[in-house]
Amino acid sequence: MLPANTYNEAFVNAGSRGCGSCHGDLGLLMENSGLNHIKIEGEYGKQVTIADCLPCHRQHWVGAGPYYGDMLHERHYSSDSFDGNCWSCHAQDSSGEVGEYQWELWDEYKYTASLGGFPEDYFDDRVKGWLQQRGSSATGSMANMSLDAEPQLDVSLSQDVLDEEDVFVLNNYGTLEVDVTQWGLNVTGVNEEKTLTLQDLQALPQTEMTVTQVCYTSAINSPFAANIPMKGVLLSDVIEACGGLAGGTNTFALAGADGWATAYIIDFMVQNNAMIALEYFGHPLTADQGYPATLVIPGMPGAPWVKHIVALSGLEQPAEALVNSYALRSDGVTSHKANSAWFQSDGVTAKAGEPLELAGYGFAWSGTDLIAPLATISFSFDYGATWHDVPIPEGADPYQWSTFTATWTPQAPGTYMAWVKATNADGFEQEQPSGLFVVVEE
Ligand SMILES: Nc1nc2c(c(=O)[nH]1)N[C@H]1C(S)=C(S)[C@@H](COP(=O)(O)O)O[C@H]1N2
Ligand SMILES: [Mo]
Repeated sequence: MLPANTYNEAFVNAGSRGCGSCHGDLGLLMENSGLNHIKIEGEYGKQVTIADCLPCHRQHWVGAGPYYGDMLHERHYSSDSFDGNCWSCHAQDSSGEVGEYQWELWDEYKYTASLGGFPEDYFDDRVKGWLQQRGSSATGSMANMSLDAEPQLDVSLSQDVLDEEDVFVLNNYGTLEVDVTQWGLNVTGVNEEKTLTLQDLQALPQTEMTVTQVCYTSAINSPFAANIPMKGVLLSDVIEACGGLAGGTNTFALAGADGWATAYIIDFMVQNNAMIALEYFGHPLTADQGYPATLVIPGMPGAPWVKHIVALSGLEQPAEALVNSYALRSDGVTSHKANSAWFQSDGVTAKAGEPLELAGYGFAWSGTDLIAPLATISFSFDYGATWHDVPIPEGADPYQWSTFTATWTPQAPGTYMAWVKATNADGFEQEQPSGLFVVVEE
């Protein structure tokens, strides 16, 4: 994607580094690997990249899998077809101190201003001016990245549903085919404990809503998000149909037929319109969607939504113990409470003077608390020196993502880094912007 200058070819060796230089879609790679990996499918034409692996495998932790560095180093060194070296996958981003070498993934480094030869702090006007004077770059970056500080940008927002064929699938235990004649939803901790059949649920009041689902471990620039129209029975209606909560019951332990389990405070779920969904996109759920019923908690990421739900088991618990009782941690690993992404994978080309449409979405969520709604989606074409902020209109549904179409008309040819980031109403920004290389031709 970078201009063919000496710096990029001889020093950076761009194009021969990172997962994409040897592999295609890493989701497919995992599926064909023979490993018993969870089923993941990224969608809308966007490839699954190493960024999607990182939330679970950046380190050893109980909720996910082994540290990918341990596995991938060994896998590559034991491979007959890998003839690269450390720098095939990594970049060094030193602070300029001798010995202060920071190993980074090339696939993350390539989106930063450091690619131009300087750590971000040094990427200032003096350095840019010096480079411009020496003619090594028109833009002040040794990688010859072009900057657009005053982008001609027109952004429109909406809250469209995603095409169903583009919805991601994430099964932690593989696809489960449920025999509905054997299936029932067992409700306890209520005045009339019972097991509801699918017909029982269909006979209760049906409610329709549209809710964004995003995998808890969704990465920056991840394809694991979808806005889904659904229909089913509100949890409050299920409780009412069971004669109300028995005294003391404040929590439901939720169990899926495949063993997936979480627990949530009932007030929290009811306030957020939790629903036993029986239909997505106007039809009964498919096996991958959780047939015959999925418990949906609007405002919460995907993991607490329980597909193939078979039990709402009432518990009396101290409130603070069970806000978030599943195994995922809420620190570090999955702390980005706002996120946005491009639909495209890297490799977009455009023509100078002609409008280019960049599409993506923004959403905001929290793993442990009520959601702070998405407030702003911001764009930058000069590594964040200037941001173009687009506020989410008042009245937008906080349980649904906002999709954007950003129409950018680049004025001059060159290679640009488009950045987008989301900020929620608490001012919480996503951890790092989502980046996209755009090559603008004459
Ligand atoms: N029964 C069951 N429910 C589940 C899961 C699962 O593996 N089994 N995965 C969870 C996770 S981690 C996510 S992100 C969403 C994914 O839902 P989808 O496949 O419909 O997109 O389902 C959640 N509910
Ligand atoms: Mo997930």
